Amino acid sequence: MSDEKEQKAGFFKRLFRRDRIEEVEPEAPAAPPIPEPEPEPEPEPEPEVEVLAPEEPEEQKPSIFRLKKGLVKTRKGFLGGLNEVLLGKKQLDEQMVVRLEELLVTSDIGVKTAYQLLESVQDRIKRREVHDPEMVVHHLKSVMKDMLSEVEAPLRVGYGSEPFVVMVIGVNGSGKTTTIAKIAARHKAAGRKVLVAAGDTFRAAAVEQLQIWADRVGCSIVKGKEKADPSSVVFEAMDRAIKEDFELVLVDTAGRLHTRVPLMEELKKVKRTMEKKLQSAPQETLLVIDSSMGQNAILQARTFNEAIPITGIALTKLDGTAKGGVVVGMSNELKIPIRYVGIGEKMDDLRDFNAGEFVEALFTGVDISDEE
Ligand SMILES: Nc1nc2c(ncn2[C@@H]2O[C@H](COP(=O)(O)OP(=O)(O)OP(=O)(O)O)[C@@H](O)[C@H]2O)c(=O)[nH]1
Ligand SMILES: [Mg+2]
Repeated sequence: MSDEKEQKAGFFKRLFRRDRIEEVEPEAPAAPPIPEPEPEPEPEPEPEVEVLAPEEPEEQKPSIFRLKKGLVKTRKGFLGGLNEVLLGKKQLDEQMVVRLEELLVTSDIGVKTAYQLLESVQDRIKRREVHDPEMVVHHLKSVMKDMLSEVEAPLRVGYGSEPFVVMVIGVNGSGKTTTIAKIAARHKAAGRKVLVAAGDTFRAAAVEQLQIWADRVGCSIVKGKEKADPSSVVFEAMDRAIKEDFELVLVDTAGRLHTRVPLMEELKKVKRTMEKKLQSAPQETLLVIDSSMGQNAILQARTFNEAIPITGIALTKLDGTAKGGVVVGMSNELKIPIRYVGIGEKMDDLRDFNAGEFVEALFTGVDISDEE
């Protein structure tokens, strides 16, 4: 192997190793063997040291660790391809750029964003600022991060004198009810007064499902009768929230296809009901999208947004899908804040969306050849 090749292989190996090391990080490193203590008749007094509180990142570490795990399939698909195109190559050639184009265009990033990325790479190559595969990877990372940073805006719930109302919408099975439970759990844990409203009156099981979550989270719930008008449930929930000083109200709605006009009209009515009770409500209209929909997720978001202006997106089921690249396309095309990413079915499987973390999780371990 030439020196340069060896260096490159070393670079990818190091990236890979970093990933493996972080995956075992939650366990404390093995402590060095403790030498037998010397018998000391008078133990020395403990020196007075100021004990500093552990740094914040304690919480962040498991977060990126879990995100990395969640993105394994996406990484395999996209970066596996990237490795095939670029790894072990000394210099860029035309064929490589053509293969890169194929890879980007067929990935879930979406054609428009794929060409933007490609043009940016080609431009750098022309200007001789990028001239080897490693630089291509770095450049792609940096452009993706810029794209994602534009939509990095975690939901900040304002705890004021009025309840902060989040209306949660999306197609069937996208993860609305689960996401509501996850958000409720967070705020409940922070000591807030949380109310959930079972606005999905379409299925009896939907109300039951929300009730189970509310019990688990320990928050209050307002539910109507089966097949009741969702607006009436929302009216009651708003009334109670105002009277009883709830700080956060999460409104569940029935899943609906974005193409069904009467159902979209129903959502608008629910929204008007909220506004009537509280002018500023809903402060957030959160669209929940299943990321395994791939490109269809972008279409869904666009159509929902045309009917009811969306103020934030939660992308669920990033674990278990190879289509996580859609997050990049969606950010770049719609510029709607991505509030959360869902990485599992459990209560704490929700993360604030963070561009840097996401790109890092997507690219870490470029050489994924022996990853599970
Ligand atoms: N793996 C994974 N599963 C998820 C995630 N979010 C939700 N789910 C699962 O997706 C399924 C549907 O979730 P729900 O919360 O019921 O979806 P919904 O949008 O309320 O569905 P409808 O009420 O039928 O419209 C459930 O089995 C959830 O456990 C996630 O981030 N990861
Ligand atoms: Mg539901």
